[in-house]
Amino acid sequence: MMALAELYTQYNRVWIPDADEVWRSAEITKDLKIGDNVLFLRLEDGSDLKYVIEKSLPPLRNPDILVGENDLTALSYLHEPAVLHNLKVRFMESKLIYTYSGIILVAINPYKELPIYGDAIIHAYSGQNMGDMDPHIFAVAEEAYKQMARNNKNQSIIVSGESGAGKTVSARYAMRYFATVSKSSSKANMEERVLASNPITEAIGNAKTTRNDNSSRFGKYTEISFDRRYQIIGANLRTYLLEKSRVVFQSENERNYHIFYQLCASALQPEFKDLRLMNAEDFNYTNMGGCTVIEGVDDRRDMIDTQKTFNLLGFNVDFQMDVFKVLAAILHLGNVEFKRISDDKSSVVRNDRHLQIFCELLHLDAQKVAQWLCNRKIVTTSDTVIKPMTKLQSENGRDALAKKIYSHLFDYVIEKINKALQFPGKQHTFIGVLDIYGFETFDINSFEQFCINYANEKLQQQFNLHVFKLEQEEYMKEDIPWTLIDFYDNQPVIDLIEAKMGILELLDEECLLPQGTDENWLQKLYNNYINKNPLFEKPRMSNRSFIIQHFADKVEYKSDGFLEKNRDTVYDVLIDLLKTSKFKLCAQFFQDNTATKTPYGAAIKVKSARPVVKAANKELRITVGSKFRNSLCLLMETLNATTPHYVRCIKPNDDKLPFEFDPIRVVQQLRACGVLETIRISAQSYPSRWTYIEFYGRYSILMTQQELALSDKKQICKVVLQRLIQTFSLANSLIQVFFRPHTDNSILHWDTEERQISPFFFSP
Ligand code: AD9
Ligand code: MG
Repeated sequence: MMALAELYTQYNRVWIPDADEVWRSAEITKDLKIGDNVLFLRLEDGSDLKYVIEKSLPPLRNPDILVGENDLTALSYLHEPAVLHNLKVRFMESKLIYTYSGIILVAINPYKELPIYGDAIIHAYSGQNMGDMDPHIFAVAEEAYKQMARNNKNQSIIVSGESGAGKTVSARYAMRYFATVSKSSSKANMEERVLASNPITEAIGNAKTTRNDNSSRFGKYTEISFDRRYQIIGANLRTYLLEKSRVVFQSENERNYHIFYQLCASALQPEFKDLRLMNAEDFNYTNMGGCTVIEGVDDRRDMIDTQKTFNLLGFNVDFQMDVFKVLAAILHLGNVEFKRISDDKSSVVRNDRHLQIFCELLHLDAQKVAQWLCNRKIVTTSDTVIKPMTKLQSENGRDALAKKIYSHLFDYVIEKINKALQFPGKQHTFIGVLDIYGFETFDINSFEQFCINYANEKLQQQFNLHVFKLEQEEYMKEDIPWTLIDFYDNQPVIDLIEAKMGILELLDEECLLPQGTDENWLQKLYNNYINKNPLFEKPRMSNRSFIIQHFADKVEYKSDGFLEKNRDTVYDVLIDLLKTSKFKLCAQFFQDNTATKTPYGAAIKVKSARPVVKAANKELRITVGSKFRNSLCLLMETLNATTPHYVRCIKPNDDKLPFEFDPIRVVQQLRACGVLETIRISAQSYPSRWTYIEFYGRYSILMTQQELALSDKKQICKVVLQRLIQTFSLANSLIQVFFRPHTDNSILHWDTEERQISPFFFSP
C-alpha cells in the first residue's frame, strides 16, 4: 500500500480552494514529511505559496493523461476539483458538452446550435454499445431502446437540472431519437405526431422567465408506446402542476405563456377578426412584465407553426378556433376595469368594452357577469345575502377566474393530444421521458417554487435510491464483502413537506378553517418546527417567511398567498354562470368534477383523509398541494417500475453565452444535483471495474520483465497486484478487478500521522 506522504512529493500537483475559480492548480515544490504542517507550493502564475495544513491535505491533481476522460469515474482521483477540471477541459477546449459520470450523462448547455443532432448521427448511434461511442443524449436513448428490446422492460429517461440547463432540449432530442430509429412506413405518421406534441405543449406551458426564454412551467412525463417490433405506436402525456399564476401576473422581464403572444402577433389575420385582438402591449395579462418580445423569436411565425402542428395532430379548424376564442377571452377579461364605489363596494366600469367582448366570446350574459364579478352570494342556514366586494376583491376574483379558465384549457388540450396519440393495438413496452421544471430560487419564492422544489426533492430521492441499490446489487452479484455505505438521504426534508403533520398537511388544515390565514398557518409551522426540525428555519428579519434546507440549497418562501393558491377556488356564482354558457367548450370546463382524474381516467385514491377542502362552490375538492403530492407519488411508482436512465443538465453561465464556463455556477450545480454525491458513493465503493485485459493494458507499465514473460494475462495481473499491494487478498476465478480511487470527494485527512490509502479489491 502506498503511504499518503509519498503522494505529496515534489512535482506532484494539488488543487487549492480559490474564490474565483473554486479550485486552482499548484505544484508541490518540496516533499511532504510526516509531521509537516506546511505544504510548499508553486501556483501556475509562478508565485510561491505556503499552504498551511490544518486538518486536511489539498486534493491531488490527476495526471494530464487522464484529463478529458469521457467518464468521470475513470479518473484516478475522484473529487470535486478533478470532476470540475475534467468537465471544463472537455467543454472549453474540445467543445464537448456530454460526459458520463458512471451511469449518469452530464450535459452542459452550450447555448449554441451544434451540428451533432442530425439523422446521420442518430443512425451512427443506433445499435451501438454505450461505451463504444462518445457520450451523447443519443447514446442514452439508444441504451434505453436496447434495454427495452433486450429485457422487455419499460424504461425511463429522467432529465434533471436547474432552470435553463437544457432539460427540455435534451428531452426533445431523446424523443427525436426514438421517432427516427423506430420509423415504420405503415403507422400513418405516428412518430411525427408524437414529436408534434412538443411544440404545442411548449406554446401553452412554456414562457419567458428571467432564467430561461423558454422555461417549462409544468412537468411532463411522455410515455412513448412501442409494439412487439419496437416501433412507435403512440404516446401518452402526463402533466404536472402548471404554474397558473403566470396567466395573470408576470414579474419584470418575464412573459405570459407563448401562445398569447403568438395570438396577438396574428391579430390582423382575417380568421381572428372576431377575437378583437390587440397588440400584446395593450393587454394587461401580456404586458405586465414590460417585455412582449423575445430576442430571436418571431411570434407570428410560431403561430403558423402552432397551427400546422394542430393540423398534424388532426385537430380540425373548429376546435382550433375554440381554443383561440378561449385564449382571447382570457386576454379581454384581464382588461376589465373596476371602479371603486366606496370602501367596501365596487363595480365594473360602465360599458366596459372588454367585458362585452369576453362575454360575447364565451356566450355569457354581460350584465350577470358584471354583477357577480363585484358581489358575492353568502348562503346561511336562514337566508341568502348578497355582499358587495371591494375593488381589490373584484380584481382578485377576475384573476382567479382567468387562471381557472386557462388551466382547464391547458388540461383540455393535453387530453386532446393524448386522444390524437392513442392507438388501436396493445402497447408492448414504453419508454417514458421525464422533463420537469428544475429546482428554482428567486428573490421572492412562493407556493409555485415550493411545489417545484418539492418535486425535485422527490426526483433526487428516486435517483439516490436507485444508484445506491444498483451498487449494492453489483457487489452481491460478485460476492464482494460489503457493508452498507452511508449516503445522503433527503427523506427528512420530504417528510417535513409531505408526512403527517408536515407542511402540506398543516396547510390543508388551515384551508379547512373558514377564518384560516397565511399568518396563522405560518405561526403553526413556527410552533411545530422551529428548534425541532433542523431543516426548517425562521428568517431572522421576517415573520412572514420560512426557510427550508433543500437538497440543492436553502430557499426562503414567503407565506403570502399559500392558502389561496392551495385552495384554488373561484366564486361559485361565476362558475355557475360559465357552466350554463352556450359555448360548449366553456360549459364543459366547469362541469362538476369531484374526483381527480389521472391521465387514464381513473380516479386517484386520496391518501390522507384530510386534504379534501370544502370549496366556496360547495364542491368537495382536493387541494392543489395534495393533488400534487398524489401525482408525484404516482410518478415515483411509475419511475420505480421502469429501468431509469439519468441525464443531468448543467447551466454553465447565467448570461446565456455560448461556451462560457463559470466554475462557481457549475460547482454549485454539481454539488446540488447529486453528481458529486454519486461520485462520493462510487468513491466509497469500487467505481472502477475493469476486465483483466483492460487492467493489463493500463498498468503494464508497472510490470517487471519477469511478470510480463508469463503467458496468462490474468496471472500477470494477480502477480503484479500482489507485489504492489500487500494487503491484497487474492480470490479465485477472477473476472474483474474492482478498485477504488485514493480519495472520496472530500479532502484527505492529515493528522500528521502516516496514513495508508488506496484499497483495491478483486472480485472472486
Ligand atoms: V426550465 O427548468 O424548463 O426553465 P430547461 O428545460 O432545463 O429549463 P431548456 O432545455 O429550455 O432548459 O434550455 C434553455 C435554452 O438553452 C434553450 O432554449 C437553448 O437555447 C439552449 N440549449 C439547451 N440545450 C442545448 C443544446 N443541446 N444545444 C444548443 C441548447 N442549445
Ligand atoms: Mg424546460
